[in-house]
Amino acid sequence: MNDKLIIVSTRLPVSVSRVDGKLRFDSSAGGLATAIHSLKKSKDSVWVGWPGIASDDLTRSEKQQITTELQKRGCYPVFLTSDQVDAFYSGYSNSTLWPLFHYFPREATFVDDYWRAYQEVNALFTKTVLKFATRDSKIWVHDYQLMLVPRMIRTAQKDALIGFFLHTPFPSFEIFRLIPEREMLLEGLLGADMIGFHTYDYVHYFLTSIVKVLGHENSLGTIRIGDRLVHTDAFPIGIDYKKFENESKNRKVHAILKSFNVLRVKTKIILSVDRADYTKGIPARLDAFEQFLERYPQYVKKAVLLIIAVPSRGDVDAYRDLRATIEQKVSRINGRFATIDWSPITYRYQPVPFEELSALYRLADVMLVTPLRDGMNLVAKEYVASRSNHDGALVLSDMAGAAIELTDALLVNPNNTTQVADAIHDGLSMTRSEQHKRMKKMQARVAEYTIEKWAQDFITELKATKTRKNKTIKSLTEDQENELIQKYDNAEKRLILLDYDGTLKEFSSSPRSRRSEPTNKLRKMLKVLTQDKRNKVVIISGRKKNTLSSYFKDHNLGLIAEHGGWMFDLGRWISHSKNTPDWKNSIRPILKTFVARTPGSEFEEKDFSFVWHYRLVQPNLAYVRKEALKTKLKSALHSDEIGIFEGQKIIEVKPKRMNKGAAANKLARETKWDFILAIGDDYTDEDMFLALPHNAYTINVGMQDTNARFQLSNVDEVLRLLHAL
Ligand code: GDG
Repeated sequence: MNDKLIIVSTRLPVSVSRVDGKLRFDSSAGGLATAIHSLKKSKDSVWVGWPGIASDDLTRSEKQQITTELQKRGCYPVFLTSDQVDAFYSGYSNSTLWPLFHYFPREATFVDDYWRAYQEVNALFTKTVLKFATRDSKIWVHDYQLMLVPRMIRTAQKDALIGFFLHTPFPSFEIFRLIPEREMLLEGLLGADMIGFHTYDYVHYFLTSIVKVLGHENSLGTIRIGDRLVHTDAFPIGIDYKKFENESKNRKVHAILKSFNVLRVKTKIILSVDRADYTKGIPARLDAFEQFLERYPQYVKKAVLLIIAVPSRGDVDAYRDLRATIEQKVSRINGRFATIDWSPITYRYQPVPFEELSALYRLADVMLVTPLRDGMNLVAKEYVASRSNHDGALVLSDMAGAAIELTDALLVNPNNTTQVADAIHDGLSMTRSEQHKRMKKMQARVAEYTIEKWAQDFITELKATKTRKNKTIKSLTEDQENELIQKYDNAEKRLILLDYDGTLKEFSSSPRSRRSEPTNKLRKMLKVLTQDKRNKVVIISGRKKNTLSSYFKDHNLGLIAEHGGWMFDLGRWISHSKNTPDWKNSIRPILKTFVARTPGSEFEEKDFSFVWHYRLVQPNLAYVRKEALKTKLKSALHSDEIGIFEGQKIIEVKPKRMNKGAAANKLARETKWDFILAIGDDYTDEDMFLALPHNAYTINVGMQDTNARFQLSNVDEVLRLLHAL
């Protein structure tokens, strides 16, 4: 099998730049690159992304050179013009989505051109992916810059296997709803088969936005979109543990450590390493350090803070402002506390080589990781992995995804300056044995779930969605359909039970809508079926008896209304159920109030039940009202015999014993049938499937978990089958 893996991310693991007029290729040995490398069992894998240089600066032959060079390294370029980089990357990605996903709505800008560029570039990425995608490819799209890609690929290739992973937090609904293009972004993601996040909180926030913005509910994290299932789960990213652990053997690292040790004799080292990003909380960290020096003056001249701030996204205003703020604070604190022979803060606004970073991790007595928000934060994990002596203390913000795994760190709220100041002190004064105990526990976790495991885990789960699809979806195969038709042909006594809405007819906006009426084609088909003397065809529905009568008055059909409450037999409607209006009197006012308060909702009273329809209600409101209604109904119903049921965009209150199961059972026992077929789509049809004999052909319409033996995707497929009969 051609098991090709296509990785799609904005940046490639190779970055192209121009130095002295010549193209230069630098590999970044980032964690993701290492992880993906471990997945690349076949040479057939490819990594699609932007090479980091604007295409307006490149000649045609240079582009060719880049493509050739990248292909040697398993990559393929998506070329972007400088305008596209500005509007798509610095613009929509980093000035709209990034601040909102990190709870900085005041930093977010909304510009139409940014959104246009975002769509355009997502389409460009998709086009490049499609060059490589075959039927058996696994496509793995990364991060917030490419949220539209899954759907775009799906549109072009219906059966593609697509995974998406978000490296940032997914914000709570109250933030997500601020995005003008929120619907399109979510729809874009739902093109994937598997959507991964760092933590369960993010999964939960995502699912909440899905139901509130698009109205799609989920079952244990799985969302049903038409005839597809979209899975969501948490996959906390790890690091290349061995790489950091083994650095202790690196001679370069030793040399750096040695030079530092001169300084270390007298001073404790507190380390801070991040991209210079406002989400990382560097100014607040400086305030906390200042307070630490105020509260614990014994550390003046005895401790230093080393700040490594790696320049990032310099063409976005907020980042330029941040640099100025950091530098003012550093200089103020140094000015306030420095002596001739000591300065409290050493500040570097530049990246450091990997060996030096490793040496610093080994050197630091306290690692200060206090982002205001962070999807995961790898620096915290890298520090843990580097402490081969099991000492040192990690002060970690509880706003970082990593806090969920590293519970033995000194966890702090980064906005609580005093708490952070105290935590620095606690870390410095912690006993060795306490440090060892905590560090070993954290090391065990980080060593266990490495970046390789993370990537393999994601891909395994992604592949499993395909198998799960085949398992949960019991699609009626061609052979099974032929067998069904043959059994039907050979049978003398046939019982055919058909649900109506969602089975023979697509749902319409309202139960009263004229569009709910059967089409002429459907009527004709039912007529042909009933004309055959060997058939007993029964429409078994939750609808009112008068509605069914008006829909099928001239037909020789059996009719069951209100899930079995009424049966049309020998030319008249009969009921074996007693109508007990008491409970209805107490429930009616509640439903009326909910209809009044919920624009778009409708309330239907039947002889034996009530239905609250919310198909037309704005999803966000529907979600809130539905939950509130269920709670209210539960407390108002005093009888165990009456149940509250959730169906396709409805809440129904009805006697529990009145269900299609009882009605179907009665019909099945009427005579000795040679062939039974039952088709339905909703929760009420499940009772019918369970009540029928094992050899009955039971068919669910849709993709949900079902007790039926087989499944068809939609109404058209049902009509096609009936036509074949
Ligand atoms: C995003 C999410 C999530 C930093 N300075 C230097 C340097 N680094 C390396 C670190 C680390 C990486 O950069 C930073 O990773 P983080 O996870 O801390 O932060 P983001 O860049 O914001 O990453 C984040 C991550 O994606 C993965 O999903 O954890 O939440 O925001 O590996 O070591 N490396 C070198 N010199 C430096 O000066 N060599």
